[in-house]
Amino acid sequence: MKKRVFSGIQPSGNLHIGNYLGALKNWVASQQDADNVFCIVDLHAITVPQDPEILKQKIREVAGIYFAAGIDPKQSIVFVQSDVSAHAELAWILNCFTPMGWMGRMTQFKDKSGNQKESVSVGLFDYPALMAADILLYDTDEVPVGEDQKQHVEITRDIAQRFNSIYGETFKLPKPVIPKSGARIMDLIEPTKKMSKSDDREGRTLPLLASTDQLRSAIMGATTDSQKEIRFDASRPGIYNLLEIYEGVTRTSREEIESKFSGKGYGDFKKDLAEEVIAFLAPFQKRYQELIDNPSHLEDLLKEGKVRAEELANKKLAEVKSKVGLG
Ligand code: ATP
Ligand code: LTN
Repeated sequence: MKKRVFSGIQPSGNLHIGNYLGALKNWVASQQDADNVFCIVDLHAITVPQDPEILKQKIREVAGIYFAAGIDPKQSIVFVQSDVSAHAELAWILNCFTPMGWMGRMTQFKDKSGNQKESVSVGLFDYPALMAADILLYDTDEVPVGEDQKQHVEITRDIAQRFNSIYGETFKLPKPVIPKSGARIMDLIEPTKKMSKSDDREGRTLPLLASTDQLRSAIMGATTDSQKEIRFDASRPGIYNLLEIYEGVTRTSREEIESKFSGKGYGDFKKDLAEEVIAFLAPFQKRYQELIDNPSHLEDLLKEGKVRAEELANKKLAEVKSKVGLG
């Protein structure tokens, strides 16, 4: 039996090179040897305010990006979270088995709510219970995510273990799989902060659908430091981040990259990086455009994904409801 892999991305903001290197790239790579389920997590997106028209459009955009990146709908299940109601139902049940204290320790909530803890939604606080439902419905073995999501996969394990200890073996315990490189691509202007699609002010991220001018200008304007050497030195976050992006898009080893740029200046390196990123994204953007230009085909793919996901999810939900004594 192949291992089951589950992951998801929120349809909000503009997907960027960090989402590709930290998530999509590994999803595509795992397709041969895993049973994959990839979700567009729209219920997670509404934990913060969204414009309905834009949300609808973003759901299609993310689906297009999944397929353009190389997710094959024949091999993998791709679906929209709100199309499968078992996610919301299981999330509610899991809520009732999750201590407030566990949720209170989630660093993403602390970061995202900042000093507005009283006014952000309960959904934002409760977000990990929905993520646990996503993962546990499919007997997931592995969850490939960027570093920022590790804690959410760990709480999923804790919730699953707690449920299993009360009702007997029900949920498989998933493990997070964090890529060695590209797990945490940083903001181009403030390289001590993660590149984030909810903060994509001009020049901070490299959006996957950006124009060549936008990509060039963001890379040329990226913050570096006053040193010269082009080396993978984690204590120099700006240049280290650009080198990680170079490594990710060219699939060249660190040694080769360092030797290629030895004696060269930051300007030369940035120019090269911009051209590599542009060349890397060109075929991807072409495939994306073809998909988006054929909306009924995209709808069909998502409908097929919904049917396949529902079959698995409803079975697990029925087992849980029966164990808890519901219905
Ligand atoms: P937001 O700013 O809205 O939280 P995000 O850019 O963090 O968005 P998510 O939807 O939270 O994007 O994440 C999608 C996937 O991309 C997750 O697996 C996440 O770990 C990964 N990811 C997000 N940002 C980065 C990053 N800067 N570097 C590497 N991986 C990332
Ligand atoms: N919380 C994740 C998105 C997400 C997810 C999931 C990832 C929702 N459900 C299940 C992996 C598995 C994020 O914001 N990146």
